[in-house]
Amino acid sequence: MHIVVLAGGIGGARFLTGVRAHARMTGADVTAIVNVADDVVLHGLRISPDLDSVMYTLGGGADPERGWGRAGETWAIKGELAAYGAEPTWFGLGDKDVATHLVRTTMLNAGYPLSAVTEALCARWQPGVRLLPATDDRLETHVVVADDAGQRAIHFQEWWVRYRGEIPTRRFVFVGADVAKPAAGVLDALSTADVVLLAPSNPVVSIAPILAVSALREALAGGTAPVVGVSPVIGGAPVRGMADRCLAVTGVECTAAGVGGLLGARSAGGVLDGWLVDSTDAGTEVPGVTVGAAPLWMTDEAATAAMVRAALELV
Ligand code: GDP
Ligand code: FO1
Ligand code: CA
Repeated sequence: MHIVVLAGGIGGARFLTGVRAHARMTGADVTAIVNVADDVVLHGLRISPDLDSVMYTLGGGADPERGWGRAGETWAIKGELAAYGAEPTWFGLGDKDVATHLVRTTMLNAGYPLSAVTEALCARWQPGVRLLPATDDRLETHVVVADDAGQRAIHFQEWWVRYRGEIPTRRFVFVGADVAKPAAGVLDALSTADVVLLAPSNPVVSIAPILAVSALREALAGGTAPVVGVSPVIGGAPVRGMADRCLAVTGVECTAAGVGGLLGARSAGGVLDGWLVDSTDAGTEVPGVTVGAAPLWMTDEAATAAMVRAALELV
């Protein structure tokens, strides 16, 4: 059994702990295809937030409160950069985390693709699942905003971290998506998948940019493996984060039905065969999609593994 999971950062990482637990019980192989459109170069360092959230979480090195970055982090470098007035000061790089970005940047500068760099970083963290970036090419979410300075596009991290999404926002643009190819290993993973799960990640800025890689989306939509999504929205609100803001920008209702409809039925040009919603959202309908309900709070590994089983039983 080969389970392929599309994942963003925190929601993707937590979900993968449940997929890994399930796989350990059943002997399944797991490949995670992770969003890279949050990636940014700051202070000359390439930062891959979603890949790192997944790698640190599965490797036991993540800060559980923040959900991003390292546990037991110190912030000397951040303080020193601020003392130089080195911009941006709104984005904090922890000392331990910086070592990851140094290794990644050095390897990328030496010509290794991000997929190979990720494999090298995972040799340390042993996440227990195969981590693949969605693409080795440049793919970045930019956000078209309109304020007193007029209309302009800013990097997703500036929108998310600096403005917390609280700035008049027109749309998201996945820069590079038109030419980005799936990373090494991605098409192979999809062609050998027995099932594809979409983690309960942010549908607009974590899942959508993965699916914006056209050859990846075509392989998923045209593949033989059933595709089951898990809702990140429970009772009309995201469990954490700003998916509600992102959905509002996209004009999609922040409900399990809204997100399911955004992803759409595979039979109607979308990507879903199955859609798992929280028990409190039972009765949700998405045209052309088999909808199931189960408790979707990822409170611990056992609860998350039970979610995974419910998702697998849907198809
Ligand atoms: P990010 O890249 O770090 O923002 O993380 P993701 O995109 O992978 O996941 C963010 C999404 O995870 C948010 O929209 C949350 O609603 C969702 N999420 C977080 N915890 C839970 C949970 O316990 N259950 C469900 N169903 N969704 C969750
Ligand atoms: N999020 C913040 O809110 N503030 C930060 O200073 C910050 C720094 C940071 C550094 C490395 C990293 O991998 C992630 C970091 N994040 C930070 C999280 C990140 O901006 C977002 O949560 C994700 O990109 C959304 O998925
Ligand atoms: Ca993300």
